[in-house]
Amino acid sequence: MLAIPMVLLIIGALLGFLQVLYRAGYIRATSFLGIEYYQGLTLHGVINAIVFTTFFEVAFGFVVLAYYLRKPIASLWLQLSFAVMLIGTLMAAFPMLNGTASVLYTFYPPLKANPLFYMGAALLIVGSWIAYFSWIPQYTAWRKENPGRKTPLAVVGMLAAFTIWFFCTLPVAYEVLVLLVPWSLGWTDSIDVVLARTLFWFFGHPLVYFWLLPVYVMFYVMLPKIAGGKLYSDGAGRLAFMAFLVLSSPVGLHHQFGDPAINSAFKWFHMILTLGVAIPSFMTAFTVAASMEHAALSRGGSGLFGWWKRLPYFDKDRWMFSYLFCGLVLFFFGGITGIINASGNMNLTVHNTSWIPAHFHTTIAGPVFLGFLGMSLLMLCQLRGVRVPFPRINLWTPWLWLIGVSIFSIGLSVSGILGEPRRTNLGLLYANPESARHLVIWHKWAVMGALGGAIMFLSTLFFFMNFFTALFAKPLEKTGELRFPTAEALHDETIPWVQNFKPWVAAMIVAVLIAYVPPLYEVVGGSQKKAVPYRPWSPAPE
Ligand code: HAS
Repeated sequence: MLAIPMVLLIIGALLGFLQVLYRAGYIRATSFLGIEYYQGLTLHGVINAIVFTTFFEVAFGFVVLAYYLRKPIASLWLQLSFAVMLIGTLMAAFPMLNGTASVLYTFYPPLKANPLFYMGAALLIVGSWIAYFSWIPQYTAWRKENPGRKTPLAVVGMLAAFTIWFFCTLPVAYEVLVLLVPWSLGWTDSIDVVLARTLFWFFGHPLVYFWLLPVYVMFYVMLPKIAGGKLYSDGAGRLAFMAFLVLSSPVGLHHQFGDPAINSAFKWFHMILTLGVAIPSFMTAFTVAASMEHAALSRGGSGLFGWWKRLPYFDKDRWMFSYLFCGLVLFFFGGITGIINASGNMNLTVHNTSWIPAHFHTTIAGPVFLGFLGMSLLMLCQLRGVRVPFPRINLWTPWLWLIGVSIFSIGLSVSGILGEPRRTNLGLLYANPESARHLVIWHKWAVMGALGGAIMFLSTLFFFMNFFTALFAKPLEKTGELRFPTAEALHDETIPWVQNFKPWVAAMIVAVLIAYVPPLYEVVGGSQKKAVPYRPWSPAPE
């Protein structure tokens, strides 16, 4: 289940590297290696952000539930979920590869894709729902068998992630099945782009917490143990996961601050709620830092800052620490830039500029990507009973990634503030000295972006070396065994109201209704005209 998205990730990583080459003007063409610019950008976003993450999370979820609830993996459901997701991925891949679905990972209409793309995406989602629904009976059975015991924190985190995912995929399912598929099949001739965009972001922001929460599981449950200490507060972890249920969904309009069809009052309300969704992450920053401090002090560290020196940054037996720690460092900056984005008036400066990819490469390509890569290798090696094939290279992989993303993101952030647009083939115009639109102001930052991108690409190659060698290596043990590093809690508080999902899910539904019914009511009854389709390669409507 991990190998297929990993193979796709090779293509995704290569196409990401090509992006920085286009942006710095090293490629000055509409296509490269037979792949058109927007086709490559679509493949890069869909593979890395949607396909790889969903496959990993389903696999990790099955393993986490089985491991912590001490139940066998529901293998029939696992196979069914995998088969449906795979069919969906292949269906969506076909039009992306033949160039009839170059609509980027946000698939905003009036850009129009081959219907197979939308149907494939829908199947990928349905496959992940199958996994989620197979876990609920396992969880309820465990609760009945263990009355009064706290649900393992890792299970709470994974169930919170998939509950968010289930609810947030409902609006995008409506967008796909009711608006996009009939339109792309030619059954309707125009589409309400504002409604489609609003439904997409209703899904699109909670989606980022679906990506993030499995890594928070690693931060809370595994990192303290790997560092040699304990989780500072179990209650803080539970509260953070439950708070995400309520706060992650009613915020999507912060992606539409620049959308003239949405009322400013609704934007302001979502802005306030967005600042609220940063709170569980702030809590996580403090709890994880306190857990690392506890670990460092137990290893002989001392002083207000001196303890930082005692963490196992370059310990090849605790290599997973480096993956998680480098992710934390990147997320420190991803969080700050996120709060800048969320502040309505500052957003108007950075929206649709290269600042935005800089932000999301320190979030999804920061903690999420590093956590998922590290955990994939850890699970693969343990389950196959093999050692990490190139331990030194593996130890350096996340540090190299950290350096690459930092250089890349500084370049893109500065040029973003200077107005450089995102999602633009700069090599054809602004980064091309032969073009009348050539602009030097962004050049050195774009070159910095390319340098960072090259280092990131090298880091992924190092990772693939280890992953694929481990995949085919001869096992040392007959049967592999999974041993997740699991931290005890230093403060194991019993707080009944963070131990039950039901009130939090109810609060989540109420929050979503309050935040979304008024804007959707206004958008549906709005006077905006419906749009006719465009193809990415033509400025004229079909
Ligand atoms: Fe975001 C756009 C706001 C978090 C992903 N975001 C995006 C896009 C993506 C994305 C993919 O308000 C682009 C979408 C597109 O294609 O158009 N984002 C936020 C806010 C947060 C946030 C307020 N984003 C994420 C996460 C993502 C993600 C997580 C993926 C996983 N984002 C926005 C906004 C936009 C946006 C606007 C729209 C912009 C526009 O105009 O288009 C918050 O959740 C962030 C809270 C995080 C923190 C940080 C806590 C820090 C921790 C690390 C501590 C480190 C330690 C180690 C202890 C408060 C946990 C020591 C550290 C050292 C440095 C030594």
